[in-house]
Order: sequence, then structure tokens, then C-alpha cells
Amino acid sequence: MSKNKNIKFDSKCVHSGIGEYEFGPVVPPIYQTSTFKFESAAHGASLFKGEKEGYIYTRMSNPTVEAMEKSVAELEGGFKALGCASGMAAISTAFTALLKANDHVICSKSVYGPTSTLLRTIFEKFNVETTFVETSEINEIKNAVKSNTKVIYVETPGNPTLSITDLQKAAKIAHDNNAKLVVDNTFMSPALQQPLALGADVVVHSMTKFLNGHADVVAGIIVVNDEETYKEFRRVLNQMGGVIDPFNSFLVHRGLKTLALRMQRHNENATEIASFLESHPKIKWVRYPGLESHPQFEIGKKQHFGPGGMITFELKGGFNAGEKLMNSVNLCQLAVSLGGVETLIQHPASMTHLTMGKEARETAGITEGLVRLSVGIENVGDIISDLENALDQVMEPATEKINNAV
Ligand code: LCS
Repeated sequence: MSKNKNIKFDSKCVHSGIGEYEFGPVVPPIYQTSTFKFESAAHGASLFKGEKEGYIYTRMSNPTVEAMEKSVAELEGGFKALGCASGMAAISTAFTALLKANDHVICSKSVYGPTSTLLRTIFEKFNVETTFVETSEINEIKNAVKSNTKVIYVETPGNPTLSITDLQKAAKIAHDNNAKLVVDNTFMSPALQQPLALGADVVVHSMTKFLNGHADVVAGIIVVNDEETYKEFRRVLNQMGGVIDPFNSFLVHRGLKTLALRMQRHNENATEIASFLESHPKIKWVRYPGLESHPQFEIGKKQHFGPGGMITFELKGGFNAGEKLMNSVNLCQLAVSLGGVETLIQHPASMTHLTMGKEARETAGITEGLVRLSVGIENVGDIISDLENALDQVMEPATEKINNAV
């Protein structure tokens, strides 16, 4: 806990997780070591038995990792957190800890492609069945519940459709049926959405994105609400082995200090860019939680502390026009991933969501022409002129011209 429990979120970003260290540094040192010396054989044995507290081996725990974990747990309002090697390591560890053969999972249709593929291929191999539903339609969750449903897994806003699920309602369905609600909070970060306070049992993140914020780390985290769950997840993570390393923990912890500031700028820039795109004649539709045209705008308003930095849209000219746009940007970078300080643009159907397959993409609303923008913290005027110039390179689609002429 921070020295002052009552400080606000932006102050917590700066101060949380920082303890006392030799020589009094204000930043936790990087304990770049795989192992820790014991005072004696008996001391080593007592650490392994759990009779004494202390560090043994970095896969089990490490002070630099712990400092970052404390910070994220505090920002999410959770009991404790477990740093993982990637977002996918966090997600697969959470599923492994919560599921056994013949269990059933309900998962949002619109999730990061490999999350869907993980359930469809690897967990299916172990006889875990998954039903994919549009979790923004709360009745679809309710109707999918079976007697063996153990996990309701929600990504909100979903990647890449940005559909928003009412977490309070999803938590009630989970708890009425003895299941756990697991929420991927990657797209919002705890600065904009705190699922545990809304009833979720477990939060996962790709810290590769907004939490680290600088596109220079691959990392993940799981946040849990109670000691029993923490112990079980720690045991599973230790055995599966997908832990974060001290240097990446240090970088993420450094990134967290500016989380509140960065998210504020992501909100401001994306709000302006979403309006610009929505009013542009070559754009067919725009999806952004801050636009009133978003189908779950009201849920977002209630559930979020800001609309976030992610926008999806489709050009009237479909995929070909989107491709031309992506090849014509200059300041915006054509790359997957998201949540960094730089604006990124990508095409989910041929990139991040390729492995899901066409059918799963179609039912999730991931159209072939959908383009995803992760709005950075550059000057918003510069981002808009880059998009404007790129849109100028896009030809008017022939069909649109005909329609307009009629
Ligand atoms: N959850 C969400 C919502 C994600 O967007 C991603 C990665 C992951 C989990 C997995 O995290 P990782 O293992 O990569 O740290 N999303 C990506 C994307 O949309 N483009 O590239 C990666």
C-alpha cells in the first residue's frame, strides 16, 4: 500500500509499489539476479517450507517484480497481482488456474485473436468447452450458462470492435451460477475502468499496451481479489513458468508513473480524432466509446472514467481503401499492438485477428474493411493532418459515386 492510502489515482500512479531499499533510492533497484543466497542450509530449508519470508529464486519472487506487482494491484484496487511474461501468459495462466477438464467457458466474441484461438485449440484439447457470445448483449451470456460453466471471460471494450459489456450485470450472472468473471482490462487500464470494483473476480492485462505505454516491453499481469485465489494462481504461475523478468518489471513500473497523464491525453486526442473521422466523407462508420453513435455509449458512460485511445472505423471503399490509407500514413505507424505513446494503425482481419478464421471474425463483427487506430499522445493536429493527407490519397469508391449520382 502507498504510505497514504487516501491519495488519488494519479498520485498512486507515481508512488504505489515503492518500498524502502538500501541507500534510499526513490526508484526500486533492478534486482537482476536469478537466485538469492541463503544464510545457511537451515535458512534455505525454512524459506522453502514457508516458515521464513525471503527470496529464493526469481521465478518464485523477486523484489523488483514485487514492487511493480504491488503498484498494479493497488491501481486496480485488487488484493495482489502476478506479473507474467506477456498478456497471453497472464490469460493462459488464469484459465489454467480456474479450469479443469469438462468445464465450460463463456467468452466474448470480440476478443484479441489469440485469446479466442487459445480456447478454441489448446483448451479444447483438454476438454474445456467454450461458447462465444456477444457479451454486450447481456441475455446472450445468461442464455449460454450451463451447469458446468466455471468462467465468464469478458474483454471490454472488445478488441477490435470496441463493443462494451456491462460488467456489473456480467458479474451477477457469474456469481448467481458459481462461476468467476475474468475481465481483460487491457484497452482501458485502471485509469479508465476498474472491473474489480464492478464485481469482477480476476483482471488480466497485456501490460505491453497502456500500462507500460512505451512499446518497448512485452508483459502481462493478473490481479486477484483474495489471498486464497492469489496462492492458487501463484502456484500455477510458478509451475507453468510464464513469469515476468526484473528488467521488464522495472520498465513497466516506470511507465505506470505517467499512466494517468497518458490516458488523459489518449482520451483527448482520440475524442477529437473520432469526431474528425465520423464527419469525413470517405468514412463509412466509426466506433469509439466516446461517440454517442456507439451502440453501448450509455454503458460506457457509466462504467468508464474516460473513452480511451482506441478507435475502429471502415472506409466506404472497404478493404482496398483501408489498405491505401494504411500505406499512405506517415506520422501514424503501420504496426500491430496498441497503447503506446505513438499512434499505430493496423488491419485486424489480416493481422491481429487472422488466426480466428473468417467465420469467427464475421460473427464477432470484425469486417474485412475494419481498420484499428491506437491513438498516441502526439499533437492531435499533427495526427489529424496525417490522416487527412492519407485519406486524400484514397480514391472515392466507384459504387459510392454511382450511389451519390442517383
Ligand atoms: N489482451 C488484449 C486485449 C490484447 O490486445 C492483447 C495483445 C493481449 C491480450 C495479449 O497480450 P501480449 O501477449 O501480446 O502481451 N494485442 C495485440 C494487438 O491487438 N495487436 O498486437 C498485440
